[in-house]
Amino acid sequence: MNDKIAVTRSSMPDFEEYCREIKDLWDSRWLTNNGVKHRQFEQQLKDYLHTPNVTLFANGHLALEHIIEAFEFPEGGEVITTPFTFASTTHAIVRSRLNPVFCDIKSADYTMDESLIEELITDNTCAIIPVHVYGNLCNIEAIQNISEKYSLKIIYDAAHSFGVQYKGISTANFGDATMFSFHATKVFHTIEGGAICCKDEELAHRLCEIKNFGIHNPESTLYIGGNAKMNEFQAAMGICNLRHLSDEINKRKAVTKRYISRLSGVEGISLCDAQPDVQSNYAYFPVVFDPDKFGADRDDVFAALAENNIGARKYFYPLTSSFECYRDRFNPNETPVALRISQSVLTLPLYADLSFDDVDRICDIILNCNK
Ligand code: T4K
Repeated sequence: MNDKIAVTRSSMPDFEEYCREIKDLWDSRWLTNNGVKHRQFEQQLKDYLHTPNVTLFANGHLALEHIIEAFEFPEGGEVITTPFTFASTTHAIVRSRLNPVFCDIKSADYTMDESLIEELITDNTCAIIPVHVYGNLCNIEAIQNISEKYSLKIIYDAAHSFGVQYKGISTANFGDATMFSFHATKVFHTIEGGAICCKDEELAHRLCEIKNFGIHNPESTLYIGGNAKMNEFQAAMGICNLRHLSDEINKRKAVTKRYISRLSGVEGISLCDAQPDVQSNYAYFPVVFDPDKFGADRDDVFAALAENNIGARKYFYPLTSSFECYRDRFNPNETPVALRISQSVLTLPLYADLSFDDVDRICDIILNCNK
C-alpha cells in the first residue's frame, strides 16, 4: 500500500531557519502580547500586501468574529453570505447574534452570485460577507457597487486567498475589511493564525483593543473584549514562511497545471477556469463530477481514492445551511446551485511537493472510475 496522500500537507521552513528565528524570543522570554516578532511580522505583511492596517489573530475564525464585533452591528441584523463555505463563516455570524441570509453561488467559480444579492436586501441587512472560496475571487466591483448603493459593510472571508491579486492589487484591499486564515493547511501559514486588513485606522485600533480584553491602557478598559492574540512563535513561523511564499505558489502552480493537463476536456468533469485579471495562489483543486456524463458520481470517486489511501476531501459538503446545529432554521433548496455543487465537488490533494507521479496516479484512479 502506498503512503497516505492527504488533501494537503503543511509547508515547513527549514528547522534551523525556524530555530534561528525564535532564538531571540527564547532568550528574552517575551512570548506573546505584541512582542518583537509580532510587530515585525505585522509590518512585513503590510509591505507584502500593500495595505495600511494589519491586525494579527490567534486564528482566522477569531479574526472573523472580532471584526464583526468591531463593526457593532445591531443585534438580529441580517448578513448576506454564502452557504458554500467552511463552518467558520456561518458560525461567526450566528455567534455574533446576527442572522445569515444565504445567497446562491455561480457554477463557474463557486463564489456568491452577485446578481442575486439585491433581492435579498431588507431594512435589517447590515453587511455582506462573501467568501473568496478556494481562492477564487468574488465579483469585487459588483459587490462594491451594491454596498455603496445600500450603505452596507462588506467583510471578505479571504481565508483561502492570501497571495491572490486582482489587477495587481492584493485581496487585502477590497471591501471594508478582509480576513485571512494562516492555518497550517493554508498556502501561507503561522501554524494557527489569522489577520484582518482594513483601511479605516480607527476600526483597526478598536480591533486591536477588542482582541486584547478591550484594554485601552493599564487603567482604562473600553470594550468587553476577549483574548485572540497571535503569539510570538506563530509570528516567527509567519516570518519564515513569508520568505518562501513565492516558491510555494510556483510549485503549487506546476502541480495544478499537471492536474489540468490530465483532467480538462474529460466528459462529465468540470474544473474552475482561470479568472481574468486574477493572479492565483493555487490553494485548492476542486473538481465537479456530473454522474450522467462521467459515469460515476463524486462519492464513487471519493471511495476509489480512499481505497488507494488518497484523502481527497468534500470541501464544502454539506452546505453550512444544512448543518444539524441549524436544523429547521434554513432551507438549502433556496440555493440550488450551491446544493448541487456541494453534492458533486471533490477537492483533490494539492501541496507544493506533491510529485507529478502522484498527480498522475490520482488522475488514473479518477479516470478509471467511469469504466
Ligand atoms: N473561513 C473559511 C472559508 C475557511 O475555510 C476557514 C478554515 C476559516 C474561515 C477559519 O480559519 P481558521 O480559524 O481555521 O484559521 C481545515 C482547516 O482546519 C481550516 O483552517 C480550513 N478553513 C478548512 C477548509 O480546512 P479540516 O477539519 O478539514 O482539517 P484537517 O485537520 O482534516 O486537515 C486536512 C489535511 O491537512 C490533513 O488531512 C493533513 C493536512 N494537515 C492538517 C493539519 C492540521 C497538515 O498537513 N498539517 C496540519 O497541521 O479543516
